[in-house]
Amino acid sequence: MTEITAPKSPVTSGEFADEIREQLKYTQGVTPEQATAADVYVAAAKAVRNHLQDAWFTTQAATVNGNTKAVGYLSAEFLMGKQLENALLNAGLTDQFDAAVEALGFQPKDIIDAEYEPGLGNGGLGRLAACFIDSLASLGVPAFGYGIQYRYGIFKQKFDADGKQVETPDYWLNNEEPWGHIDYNRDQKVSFGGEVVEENGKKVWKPAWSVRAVPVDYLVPGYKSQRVNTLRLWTAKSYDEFDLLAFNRSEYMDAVKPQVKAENISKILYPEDSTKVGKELRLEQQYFFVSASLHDAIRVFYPGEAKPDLTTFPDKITFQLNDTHPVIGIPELMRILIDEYDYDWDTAWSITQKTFNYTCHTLLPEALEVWPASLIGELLPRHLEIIEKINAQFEDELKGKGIDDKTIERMRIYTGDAVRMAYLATYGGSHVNGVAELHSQLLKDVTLKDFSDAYPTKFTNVTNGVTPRRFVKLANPRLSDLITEGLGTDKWVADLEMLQGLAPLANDDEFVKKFAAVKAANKRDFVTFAKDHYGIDIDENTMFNTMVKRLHEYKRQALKILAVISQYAAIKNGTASVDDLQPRTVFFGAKAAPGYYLAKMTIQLINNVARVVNNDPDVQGKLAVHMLPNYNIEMAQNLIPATELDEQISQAGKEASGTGNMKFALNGALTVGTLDGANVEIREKVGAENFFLFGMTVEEVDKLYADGYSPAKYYEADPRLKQAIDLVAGGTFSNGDRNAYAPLVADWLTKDWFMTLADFSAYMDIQGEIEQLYQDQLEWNRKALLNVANSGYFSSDRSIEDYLTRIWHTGPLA
Ligand code: GLS
Repeated sequence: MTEITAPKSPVTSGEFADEIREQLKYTQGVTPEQATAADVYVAAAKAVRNHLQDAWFTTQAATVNGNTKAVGYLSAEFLMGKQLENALLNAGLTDQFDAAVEALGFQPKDIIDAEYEPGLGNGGLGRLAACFIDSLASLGVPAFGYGIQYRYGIFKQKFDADGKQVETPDYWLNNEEPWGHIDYNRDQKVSFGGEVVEENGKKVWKPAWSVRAVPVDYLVPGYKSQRVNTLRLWTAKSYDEFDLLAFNRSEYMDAVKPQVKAENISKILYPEDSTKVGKELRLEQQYFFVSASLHDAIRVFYPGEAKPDLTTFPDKITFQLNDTHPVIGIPELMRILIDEYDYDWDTAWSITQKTFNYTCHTLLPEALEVWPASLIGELLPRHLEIIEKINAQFEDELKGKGIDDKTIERMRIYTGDAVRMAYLATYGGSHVNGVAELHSQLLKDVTLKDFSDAYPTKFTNVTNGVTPRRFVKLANPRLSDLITEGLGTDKWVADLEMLQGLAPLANDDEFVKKFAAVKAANKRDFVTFAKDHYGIDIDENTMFNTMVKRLHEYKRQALKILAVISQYAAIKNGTASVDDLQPRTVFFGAKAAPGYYLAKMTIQLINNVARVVNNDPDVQGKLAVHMLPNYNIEMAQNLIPATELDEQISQAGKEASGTGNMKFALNGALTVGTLDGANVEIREKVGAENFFLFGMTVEEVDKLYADGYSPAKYYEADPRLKQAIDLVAGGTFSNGDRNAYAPLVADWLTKDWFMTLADFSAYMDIQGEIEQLYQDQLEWNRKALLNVANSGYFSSDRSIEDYLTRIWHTGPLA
């Protein structure tokens, strides 16, 4: 861990209040008396940004001139969350801000809340990228996040009267956005289409159309590191915005056509997570940001040089490919080196391979992107040629290793019809990593087995992590204060393994009671939050049991809702031993991809179970269910600290890692989970006795598939399951309509690809243990505290340290 210096206290609160007033006056054009919370938010954001500006300049200069290799994190998604509070924390201005806005007659919380959350990511993958750039800056490692500034982020989720998900656009840029600095003078040209011709024995790409990539820079301040890195998000503009001739012919729509075509590229984030979307526009987006970013890096590191020595490029910056989305960067760098800078193939290949590394974030084969060769040929004809040549070289290399033809055939990057981006990334980069131990092992054993056999040293693991700044310090101030009290220092915020020092305090009943009081207070806060935001009433004296994540069959929200239905039926029938029953409030939060039929139907079912359960006087005070709309970072920051029991119940071998699981453990929730993804490591760290494990292992799942899985058998065998499914099929949650959930029920009984039914009995059985432990609040909280104490490993600072030593081979600026 690098030595972290304390931030200078840059201003007094009085001075900071003056800076906010100045922003109100000169950039907002309002007097302090006229200012609304939204005005003060923008003014404060600009004021804090000004404070970061000098550190940003010095970090940039050190990055370019320093002797430390930088990191380029290429990611189609950065799910940043609200910025102001985090920027204040990292700039060391939180106290000044609080006092300043109070002096202006506002509550700090109202100003923080006035920020509109940018949603430039779908879920775990995008949030991981945001955590990583926070950690890079906090560790003082020079880094650039490179991505797209989508005009519309992830859709806003609403529910209609039938409980169905309705997607509405996310107009996040319709209000003033004070963080991004648009830099028209550092634009890049990105071209598409056309043809490749030979000129003087050289291949020359003659593109058909181009767009202007304009960078929007976001400052990424490190926590107490005095370093401010850059998140550079590209926005697409047209070179010929307006066709005046068409306009003069009164063809008004035609006049803006070029603009629309160009700007479409950065218009919208694809609302897909872990699924493949084969869309032309998506490939355009990928190439757009990757091409602009690579050119930008050359501009940054070789300023003004017409003939830079790009053999040194891999010593200047190492690029991490966040999943397959930026993998077109490999042929693009080859093209830049060969076509634009006249390097020969072998030199270009050596530079390229040294420059890139690839992180795989999935185990679902359908989520590994495969592009039709025809599409690449049309959009990027020169790249298709390069990919063919890479593939030929690859096949030769494999032959040279004595690998048989059948295996080579399986491994082909370019099949003639298609290009497999994960294979291109694996061959074209130096390292490949999975995101949790189990995941990395399965990549080697299954998904990329042939590659791991051929290139065993390329493969490594870096277990994911989450930033303690946002997800403990900001999200859970009460727990943070208690941790600081317990440890006698707040240094843990930058060195999370220090949490281990809390473990002995789990034997101190007084400390455990304080910990319990923190949770109780957080629950009360969430009751208020839920009333304000969703208009719902929650009983704070119930167990808060949460399942928040994207809606996917493999994550098995269906398992949870079937268990809830079963519990509901048991209470109604009097078969539950009600005396032992711990009243529970079950929270769900999940967005489904708009085209994902069964996922959307599952949301509808959850909403309707909630409607029935919450309106049934027989279960009042015993069970309540809420499907909270529009799960996002803000909700996570409020709900996770209030949660007592967290659900991580995916089918073993399907969740690459999960990061929500880490956030919950760090905030003192106990987990009920399968041996999947990072759950395995969380359980190892916090202790098996402090984790509710259930369900089949990867091996058992594989065996059951191999033996022939028949879900109906499980339906017949467990009366609780049969009853729950029968209630769904019989119309209990659809006003008597037996057809409403027929496709879902049919899927459960005949396919059930992710074996929800096979794990149901084990899941119900573990509930008994959960109920029993919850009755002993001291014991429960002791275990919860041990979860906090032993989860320091899951800091994204540790993940970044692992990337630095295992993959990037670089470190902090001096
Ligand atoms: C994901 C995985 O599904 C998660 O398990 C993982 O935690 C995350 C970050 O590594 O990446 N892959 C994906 O496409 N979306 C994800 O959240």
